[in-house]
Amino acid sequence: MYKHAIVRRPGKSSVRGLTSVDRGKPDFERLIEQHRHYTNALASLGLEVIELEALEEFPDAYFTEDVAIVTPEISVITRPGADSRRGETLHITDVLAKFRELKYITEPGIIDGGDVLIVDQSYVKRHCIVGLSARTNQPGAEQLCDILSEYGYQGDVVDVPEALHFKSSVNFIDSHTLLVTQTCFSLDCLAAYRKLVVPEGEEYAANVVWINGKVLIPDGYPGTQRLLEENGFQTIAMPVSEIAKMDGGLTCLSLRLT
Ligand code: CIR
Repeated sequence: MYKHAIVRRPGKSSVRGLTSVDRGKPDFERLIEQHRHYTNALASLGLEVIELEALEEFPDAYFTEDVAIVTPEISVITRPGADSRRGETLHITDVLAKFRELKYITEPGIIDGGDVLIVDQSYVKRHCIVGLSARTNQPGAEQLCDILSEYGYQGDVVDVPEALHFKSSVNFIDSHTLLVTQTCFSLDCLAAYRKLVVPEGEEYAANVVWINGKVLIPDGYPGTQRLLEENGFQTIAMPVSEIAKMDGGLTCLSLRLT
């Protein structure tokens, strides 16, 4: 069960954040509204939501997931892959230090939390899967796997296929079931897990968050919602159109702590 979530209010500069898609500039007021909707959903699922101040000097800082990897035992502060995001980490350490011992990824490693999928209480094993992407390199992945191996996690490193982050395409929906895109279905390191595949054309909807028995999914993806519901998963659809314009999704908006 998750008990806390750390989110950050988007600043006005958020509309100038990094993006690889050309879906236009987000509407700031709507973005704030969608962010509030998200934090309300977390609170309604029983989490204490810790909302940090906006950081105008870091337009992407509300994607708090990228600056740390949190397990039940430890928080690893990342070294984000994008230059414009590297300084964000200084602003997350104080709050995380209240909950966990901190360790750090160091040069030449780069890693974004969005590339790291952790299973801590799986019936399979304690498992950490790191995707190599434009934001995460081999030294960063190896440093993280080394740190987590001390806590009994098996580390696997894979290439991220055609997406910003690994978790753009693969996420847990319970302790042994993954929601994946077709491209990630056959990854060897996922062989032991049960998998549901998002319908073609709904790849964005693979970015879901499983929280205390419910799956938060982006709205507007009826095929994925039906697939989940038919398989017994309870879903909550969330508006994220403005967040998606900045390459973001539901996982990246929070750090979740057990
Ligand atoms: C970025 O490019 O870094 C942000 N605009 C989006 C980050 C999304 N984070 C994530 O999927 N974990």
